[in-house]
Amino acid sequence: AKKTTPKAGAPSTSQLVDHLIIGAGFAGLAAAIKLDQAGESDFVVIEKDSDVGGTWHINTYPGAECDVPSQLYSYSFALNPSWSKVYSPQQEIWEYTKRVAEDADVLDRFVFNTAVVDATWDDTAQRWRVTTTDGEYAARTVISGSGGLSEPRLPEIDGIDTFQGEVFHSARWNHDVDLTGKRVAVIGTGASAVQLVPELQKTLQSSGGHIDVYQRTPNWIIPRNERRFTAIEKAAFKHVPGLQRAARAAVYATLEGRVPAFNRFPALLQLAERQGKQNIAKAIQDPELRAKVTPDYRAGCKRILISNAWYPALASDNVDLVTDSIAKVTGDAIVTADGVERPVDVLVVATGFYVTEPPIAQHVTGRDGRTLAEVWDEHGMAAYKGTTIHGFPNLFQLVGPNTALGHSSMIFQIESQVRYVVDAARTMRREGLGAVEPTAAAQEEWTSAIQERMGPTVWTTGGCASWYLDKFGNNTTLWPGQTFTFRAHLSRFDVDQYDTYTRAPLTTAEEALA
Ligand code: N01
Repeated sequence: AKKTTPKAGAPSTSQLVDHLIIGAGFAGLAAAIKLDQAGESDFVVIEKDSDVGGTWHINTYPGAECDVPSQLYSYSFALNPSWSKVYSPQQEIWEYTKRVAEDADVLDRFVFNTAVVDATWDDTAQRWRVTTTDGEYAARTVISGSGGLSEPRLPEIDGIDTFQGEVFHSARWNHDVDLTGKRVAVIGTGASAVQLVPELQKTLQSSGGHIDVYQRTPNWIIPRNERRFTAIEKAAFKHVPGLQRAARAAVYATLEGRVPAFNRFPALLQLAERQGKQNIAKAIQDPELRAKVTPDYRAGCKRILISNAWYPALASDNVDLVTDSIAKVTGDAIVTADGVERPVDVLVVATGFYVTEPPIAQHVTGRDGRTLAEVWDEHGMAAYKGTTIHGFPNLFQLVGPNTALGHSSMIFQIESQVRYVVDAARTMRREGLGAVEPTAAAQEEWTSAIQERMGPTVWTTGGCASWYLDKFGNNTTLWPGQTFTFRAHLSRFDVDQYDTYTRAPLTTAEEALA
């Protein structure tokens, strides 16, 4: 990256870059690698954490694994024949991202332990002015890969701040806390809790510890077809040409085959409910506990979870499932609405993330001086093709509105978006454009078509509340169709749907200094 030489009277010491990427998780890393390969090598990646990997570096709770099959949970351009299991553990996925980053030779442009504090569009210079905790940048484009599920949401419970014991969120596991023999309370029963509670249960059992699991709403949980890959399979994936791609294609096709049940024919999800009920019946004998864990809404309305270990953990001696709502937390206990007080040493909140109000939006200010958070607060998250936003020129949001999936791998979606971003960068260079911004009409048409498609989906009709829905009740998170249609929509940068601005001549002091 070019550096400005700080001179007396220089208006700024910003580092000029073509592209500033926020986040070094799967999204930011893919953007860096693909831009580099396209010759768009003048970029910087700003990462608040100390390494690559994003969610797979940060989420280290016991039992953290991926519930999407490993064959699909890698980049298409960096298959991994060495996955140990059908569903990969967190550590393995994190190590994979490190390896990919090293192999691609891009890490020289990554700045770790640094957070983006502010990004403001400068219309005159046609650049984003980006302030980080360690320096300033003037970037032509900002590509945000800040993560859809990255900012922990702490529960608002009366008295929780008066709790005297250790308290931490599942996504910020405190490994310094010794849980031996402790009474642990876990609040929440989503995907994170379903993975961590069975591991904790095993650890605590041998030391006489206990877990109270506080469930507000039960989830549908189907069995997990888990197994280790054999040495022969791994060797075959590595050496037999096309074999791993074929295995990957088979998993992909199976998962895509489920989409119609989610978006058009939710009654088909009764099949998953049957599997869920069998999963319960197999592990839990107590009819009262069975009733407590059986959901009363359509499967798929919330993310369907997969686990063979959750129900056995709940049925074990050292775990109690508490379904009475939490009234308050005291210095050393949780009190439920029925007045029962249960002592707690360590409080684990597995209560999810800020999804429909992504924190990064508060730090991004567009053409008219409003932050993205202010704009989205009015009507909910919206973006053209889930990626670009009217009023925010040259901003590309990876894992943006209506791009997430409940049924398959986000890496597929990320790669689709990254192709679009790379093509946008190429188009801008080729056509001498300084700024591109989707028209209001293009964004409106895209957004309303998506919302129309949400009508018959299980996320709307399934009778549950979930993080998929925003405060207006709209599903602004999920992509309502097959992932290959999403890819087709983003196959080329459709500049005709954008207001474009010719590149400004080199008039700013900064450019002159560059
Ligand atoms: O969070 P969640 P998560 N009092 O929001 C409960 C991905 N993920 O971290 O259902 C009491 O799903 C809340 O109850 P309710 C995946 O996409 C992927 O578990 O709202 N309870 C719920 O039970 C997933 O969907 C993997 O009634 C409160 C829980 O807390 C997403 O991350 C692994 C409460 C929150 O569940 C989020 O999962 C893990 C309160 N005040 C996660 N507030 C993979 O394997 C909330 N709850 C890829």
